[in-house]
Amino acid sequence: MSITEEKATVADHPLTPLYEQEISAAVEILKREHNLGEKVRFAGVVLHEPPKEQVLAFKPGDGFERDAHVVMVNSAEGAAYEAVVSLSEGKVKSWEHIPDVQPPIVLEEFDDCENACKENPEFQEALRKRGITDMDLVVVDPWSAGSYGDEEGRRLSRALTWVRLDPDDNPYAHPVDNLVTIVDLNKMEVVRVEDHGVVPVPQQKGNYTPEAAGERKDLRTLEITQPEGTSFEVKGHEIRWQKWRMRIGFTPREGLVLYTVGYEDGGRVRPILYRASLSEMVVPYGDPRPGQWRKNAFDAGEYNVGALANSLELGCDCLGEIRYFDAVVADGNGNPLTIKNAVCLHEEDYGLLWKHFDMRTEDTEVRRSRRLVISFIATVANYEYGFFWYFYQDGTIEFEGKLTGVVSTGALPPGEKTRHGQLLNNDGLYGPIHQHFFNFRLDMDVDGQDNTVYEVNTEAVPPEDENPHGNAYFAKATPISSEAEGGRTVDALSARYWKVVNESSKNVLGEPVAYKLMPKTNVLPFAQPDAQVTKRAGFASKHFWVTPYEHSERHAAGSYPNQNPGGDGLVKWTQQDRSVKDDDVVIWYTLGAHHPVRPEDWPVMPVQYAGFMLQPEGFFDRNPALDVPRPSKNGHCDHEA
Ligand SMILES: [Cu+2]
Repeated sequence: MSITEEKATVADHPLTPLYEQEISAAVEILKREHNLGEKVRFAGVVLHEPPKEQVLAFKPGDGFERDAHVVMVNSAEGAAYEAVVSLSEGKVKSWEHIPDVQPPIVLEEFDDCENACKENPEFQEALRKRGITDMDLVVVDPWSAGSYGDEEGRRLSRALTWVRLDPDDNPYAHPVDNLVTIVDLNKMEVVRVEDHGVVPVPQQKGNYTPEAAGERKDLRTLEITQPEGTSFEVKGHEIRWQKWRMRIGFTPREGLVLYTVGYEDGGRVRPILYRASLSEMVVPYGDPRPGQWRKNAFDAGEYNVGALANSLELGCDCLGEIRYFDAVVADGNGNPLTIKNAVCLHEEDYGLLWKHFDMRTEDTEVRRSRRLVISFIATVANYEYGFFWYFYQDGTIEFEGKLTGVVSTGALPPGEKTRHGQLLNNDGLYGPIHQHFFNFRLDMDVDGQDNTVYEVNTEAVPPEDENPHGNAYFAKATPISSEAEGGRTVDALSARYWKVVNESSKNVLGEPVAYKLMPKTNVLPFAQPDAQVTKRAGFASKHFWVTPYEHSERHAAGSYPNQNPGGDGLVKWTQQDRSVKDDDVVIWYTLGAHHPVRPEDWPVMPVQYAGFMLQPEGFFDRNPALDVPRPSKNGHCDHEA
């Protein structure tokens, strides 16, 4: 069920995302002051967030300025521009030409690129060689071009092609392998068609509707009901759920943004996190074949993953009593576009929270865990990415990525196999091995802004060193005092984690309070150090980075990763080796999901999970979830079958 409310049009808080009319106003002001013609594409019109101090000092009723940050591509000039528009004053505050960069590929370019290919005689000829003549059934995905020295300042795509056998068919079952079409996205014309030789297009279908796949009949109804309503309250973009307080926002580049996350404790809301979001993504493929080796999409910085969010209006992505939030973005022409129900907010029962059975008195105390779920799902051509944030009653925050959709495919000549991928049927279709790296920017404010990060490793004590029985070990915390010390990798064997400590805020034990970042399964890239993707995705070479807060440092691969030659973002900023001790620190976590494709991933992939957790460590004086009520009797826990 969806709860709707009257649509607000005036921001009630400095972090409220731009409303439709604010996007329109920003674009109108820009067009007027800078004479922007038809040839200008808008690659992002978002709230220009006010300085952190201003936001933190804000009290309801205070006035505040509204600014929009706008990224544009003038496709006639082949130039990128950034502007800040004051909505409060109705004028452009800053206008800057950004040389040698390519803003993200926008949705309009998907269609235009496909059409440009289909109209090109060379492209048509390459398809004809493969027995394909009906252009209506051809699907072209504008894969990002990367940076390989042949771009000459042009805005390019290295587009890849698939074909449907009929209009409702899954095109990814039929890759047109060995065909790469280089398209100039500004001129919308084919630069060249690289045909590396005909591989027969696999003809077996890969459809996944009940009509195609059948349907099991033994599933009985499971209903989630909340007859008393939800336990959360929503006001505008502010969410209150039990002791949790937070705000949400949404940007085309990052998708969901969490702001000012705090937990009520002892009569006050204690800050934990100022801002958390996906900062970048990259998906490098491990297959050297001609159509595959340049596949390494940066889905945030090259494709605006947030702008590709699904409208959850249709279908059953969340179960229970749901509160949806719309996402308002700008389309490529600068028109506001509301993605209805882009963000889903709901509660889930999450099994056991805590329990003890006193075996002597036979008394049991048990509590069930409830978590708050805030999520959105984006479709980037063949793939779906679910971005799920969970808040638990014990102070834990968890991120969980849900990877699903259709794997990116290739075709092998009949009878061949490859060690760089997995055959998906007996018709040459295969899924190349690849990895997904997500980087999260976590602007921590643990009980305030002055924080220090520690790495914690568990060490065994050497036998001669106060370890007479050989059993001794301990968790050793080492401060990270500057950026250069902060580029770290996971180490499961030392049970490594990192914690963000506020040295001046002490718990009941007199120890400084902390939140820790707990890695789960992770991996590093397998691309060689001198491979182009390694240079461009420098952030992925480490799992954990620490920087001092800097407003402009938002995206782990830099502001403009599309066609960027590399060396930007975290790798560049951290070379300054700034101090991060007792400072407003930002931690950046790279989460790698390794994907050797399985036959079971075909034709649509069951969700694979990848995530991490933020957990209180001495932030509270004891278990903060003791006061969760006992499960109610109508929770069916005492019923007999
Ligand atoms: Cu994958």
